[in-house]
Amino acid sequence: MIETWRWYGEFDPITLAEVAQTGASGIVTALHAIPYGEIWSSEAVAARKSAVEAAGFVWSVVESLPVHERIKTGDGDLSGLFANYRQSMANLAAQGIRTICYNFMPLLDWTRTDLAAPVAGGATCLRFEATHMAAFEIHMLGRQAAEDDYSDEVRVRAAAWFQQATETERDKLLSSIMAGMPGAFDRYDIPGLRKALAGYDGIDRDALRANYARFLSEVVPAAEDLGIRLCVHPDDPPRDILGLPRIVSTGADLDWILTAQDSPANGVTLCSGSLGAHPGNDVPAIAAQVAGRIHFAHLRNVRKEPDGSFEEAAHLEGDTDMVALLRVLLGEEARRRAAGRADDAIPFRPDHGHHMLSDHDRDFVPGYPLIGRLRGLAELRGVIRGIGHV
Ligand code: CS2
Ligand code: MN
Repeated sequence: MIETWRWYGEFDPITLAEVAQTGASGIVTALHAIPYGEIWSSEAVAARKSAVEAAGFVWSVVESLPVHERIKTGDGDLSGLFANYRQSMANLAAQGIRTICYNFMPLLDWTRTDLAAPVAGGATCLRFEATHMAAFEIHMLGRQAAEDDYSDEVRVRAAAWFQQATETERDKLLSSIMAGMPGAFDRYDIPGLRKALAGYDGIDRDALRANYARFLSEVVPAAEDLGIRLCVHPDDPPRDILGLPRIVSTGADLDWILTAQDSPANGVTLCSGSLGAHPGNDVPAIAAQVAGRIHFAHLRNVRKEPDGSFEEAAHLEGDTDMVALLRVLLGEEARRRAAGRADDAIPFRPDHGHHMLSDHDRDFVPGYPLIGRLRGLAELRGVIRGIGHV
């Protein structure tokens, strides 16, 4: 497996010289300043590539080449957006960058209610608290239908939280939920979010799937011609949010996606933390099921709670058996080598990490601190070497 590190370019307070000390050889990055839907020009791709290479790395994976909201809602004439996506892929392929991660989550990217929940010993983690999400949806956003998405117990706690919360606490909740991504990612206030949600009126699960199938049919054949491997990132969290359907959450969803365009260019980013937050998902089993089409892996862990809350656990702790998962991934790599495809090693990154130790002295993109991820990478590296020797 290839050790990689996510780097946010001009939005990342961590320098590539610092990343070099982690021992990772690959960089996962994206052109976050370019608005969604616009072409990644050859010049912009080349500039990022030379910055990465000048620091001694390979640009291993693009994460993400974003899918414009209008493609997800199927709104209007999409031919220009599809053409732009294909052109960005071509510009990347021309410079040898061939693994492209993206996601198909409506409106929000990853969603947490608390970006600094305490973990024993003074570190902090990202947390999703069902009570706070319910308070946000039902009381701050005024989405009555959300009442059906939560248990009575969670609703009672949500009402109580909302009543005693200060303005500052409510603002903090909104900004945690909006933290998603740096750069040109849209962040909304409450009226803006209501308006954006209205754009999804009438888009249920089947409609979103139809729009996703259309996207795949527009870009996968081109990716195949270019030698590009697309790999969808699962929904984080893997459940409907704000009444918006999520269609990349389970093993069955992944099967549907891989069948929609049965091509090696249509693959998966195996994100253990995202998939692992779903009560019904057995992550090593899902990895085994889609192994041949895994082009990229995100390794992290979550600890689930009965009411739907979860927190990000240290990489080898939490509910997913990381050793079992790595056995599946290493087994798949061995099969690829035996089939003469040694070049198809799976790039992985320590996905998120606790903010710990000197991480508290600096600002980072939430979930992407230096020391916490370095701890994760070191632990995963140890497991990988260990499995290789048994
Ligand atoms: C992360 C995201 O939520 C996660 O697991 O990996 O930051 C992810 O990178 C984005 O959804 C884009 O792929
Ligand atoms: Mn991930």
